Amino acid sequence: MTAEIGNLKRIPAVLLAGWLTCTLLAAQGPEFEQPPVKQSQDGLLNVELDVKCFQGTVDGHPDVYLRSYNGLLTGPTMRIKAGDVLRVHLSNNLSDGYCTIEKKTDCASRGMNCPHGFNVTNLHTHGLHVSPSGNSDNVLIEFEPGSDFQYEYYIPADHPAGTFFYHPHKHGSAAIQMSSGMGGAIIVQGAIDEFMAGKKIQERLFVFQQITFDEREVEGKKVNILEEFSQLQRNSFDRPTTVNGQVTPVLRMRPGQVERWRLVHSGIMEMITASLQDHKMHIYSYDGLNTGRLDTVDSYAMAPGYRVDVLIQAGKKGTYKLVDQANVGAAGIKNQDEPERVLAYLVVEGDPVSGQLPTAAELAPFAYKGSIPEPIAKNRKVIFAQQPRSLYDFFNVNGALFMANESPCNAQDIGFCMKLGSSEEWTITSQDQNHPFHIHVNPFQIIEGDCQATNSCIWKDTVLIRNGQDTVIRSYFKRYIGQFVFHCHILNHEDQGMMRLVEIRP
Ligand SMILES: [Cu+2]
Repeated sequence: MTAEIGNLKRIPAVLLAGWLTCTLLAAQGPEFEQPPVKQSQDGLLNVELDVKCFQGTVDGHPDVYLRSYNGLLTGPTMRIKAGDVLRVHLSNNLSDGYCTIEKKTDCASRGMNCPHGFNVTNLHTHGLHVSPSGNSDNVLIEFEPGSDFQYEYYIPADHPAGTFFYHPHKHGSAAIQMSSGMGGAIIVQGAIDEFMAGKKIQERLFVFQQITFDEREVEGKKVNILEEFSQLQRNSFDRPTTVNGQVTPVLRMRPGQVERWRLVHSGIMEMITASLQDHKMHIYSYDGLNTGRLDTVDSYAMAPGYRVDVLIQAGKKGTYKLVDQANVGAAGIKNQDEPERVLAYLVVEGDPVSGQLPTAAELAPFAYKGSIPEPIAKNRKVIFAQQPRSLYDFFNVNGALFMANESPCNAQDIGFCMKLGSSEEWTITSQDQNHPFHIHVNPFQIIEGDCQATNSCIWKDTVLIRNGQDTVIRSYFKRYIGQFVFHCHILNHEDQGMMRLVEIRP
């Protein structure tokens, strides 16, 4: 019998019921896998990141060639502890192969704020509180194909334990490389991990990516590649959001079992509003910074660059969808509709276990202990906006495109020149669409409602700035001096100028 969806009344009810059950509840996908793990030992972690071609099948498309870390769709997970030294040896081997084909954008007079240098790279440790200078988290350096570099990060002894991540940050090619799959998790382990292990709560990592490519014919061979900037805009919405490089993987838990999930938005262009069918999510950490409490929600909207750590307690036996909920209109990142997508399937099976969620009181000791000492030395405004011109939009901050070479401390009042050991309050707004604001080195507190009075303001390093709405943040510039950046974390906006150099001086 052939069943046509548009003609259901012809199908006997029993068959229809069976067909619907299969269709709705069948978990279709590979068994859930996590990226390979590199674990620090005796205070040191050495990691090799080889930037080279990935070659394989993605979402049913054969002959996909992408820029990658170590030939993987998702880079290895780096697990470190506060006080460790993290050494990352980055080798740029994007010298030849289908993955390195670059169709130049017509740049006219746009200079550095035009997408360019797709095979030139560098590395950013997103959210880590480390030095922005020298061979540490310095995104103002870059590496041509055929070169290599030894990054060295001294993780301070009081570094918070949580979920962070790494990705390329070379101005002009960050979006192309990230949507090519270049991204991976950094997990800083600490007391909360010992607590969770003591409760027999296992963890699971979800690195979400929006991997983009198109079919092209190169010397008579059909290949799927990412060769030009305009492919991002056109295609990222057509591709599935992958989890650790997999399309709709299937994960398994037992009824009653509790797990902690680390969710990382390593995509570039869409909101991921994560929701697990018939289950609550209990959030205990935003952007790697523990709150010391549990926020119980049905869904959580992640902009690019966000991380969130949640506890999940499996319900009764069955198959449940982890979805990226539909976003309608202004809820979507670009003021446009985003359809629902299935991210993964949870199969609850086997004998029940009596798992228990930790209580807020048990989590309280692990809260991030940041502070914003008074007085507030300066109030600043940040405005994200576009000035549409010709073929491309120009993306600016406070009316200006990114400039790499001029110290903000030479620009008098308009420069983002901050004093070490000072606190500032910034009011950030957007005049065209939603833009996620991200700043390197120090996290910030989001000042919302009466959160200061109740001591409940959330700490983050990335926050979605809604079109036409002010977001107020406070930050304390601690420990590190040097030049670094804040920017929109829709990286194709960043590549086109929506970034600003800042400097902290003693
Ligand atoms: Cu933006």
